[in-house]
Amino acid sequence: MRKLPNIIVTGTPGTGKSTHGERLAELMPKMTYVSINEYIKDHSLQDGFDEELQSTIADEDKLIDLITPDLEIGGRILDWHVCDIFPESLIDLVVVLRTSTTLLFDRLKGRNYPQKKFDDNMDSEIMEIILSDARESYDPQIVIELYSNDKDDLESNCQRIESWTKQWIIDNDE
Ligand code: DAT
Repeated sequence: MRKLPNIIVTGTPGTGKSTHGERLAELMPKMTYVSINEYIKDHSLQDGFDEELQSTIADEDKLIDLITPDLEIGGRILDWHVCDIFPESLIDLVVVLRTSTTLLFDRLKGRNYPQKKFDDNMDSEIMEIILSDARESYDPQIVIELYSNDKDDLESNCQRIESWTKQWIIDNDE
């Protein structure tokens, strides 16, 4: 039985996943923040490169094989824009970050993405694609949608997730 929960922090690129993940790791030193983009690089889990989107394609099967033992231990905060591939039985909370389209527009403009990647990401946020993916892939009761527009949102979201984690630990203490 896991002593610590596994949490996915997902959302369209630019919504604040890594900012939240790093803050959560500060608030909860027992939890380990895992940027899946970095994990893919560190473990050579690339399966090609999409020239049009200027994005690495991940070998998702290898990723799941490699990360599952860590998830079985628990205490992972996973940051990735893809949320629907992790084993449902090992995920306790899915946080879907949302950002207003005007703010996201400015954040993504700063990244110099190719136009198609920029447009795809804006469309994804407007059409709530990641929220739908999360609700289809996990029990909707463990999926929460949180706004990440400003620093107050960041702080209140992280405090809420910290409180949820403390309660999970109490509820799952044998
Ligand atoms: P992601 O990891 O989802 O791609 P990020 O954490 O890199 O996003 O954030 C993108 C930019 O937006 C970065 O400059 C930090 C800023 N940002 C994100 N969430 C924020 C928030 N709630 N308040 C203020 N700035 C935020």
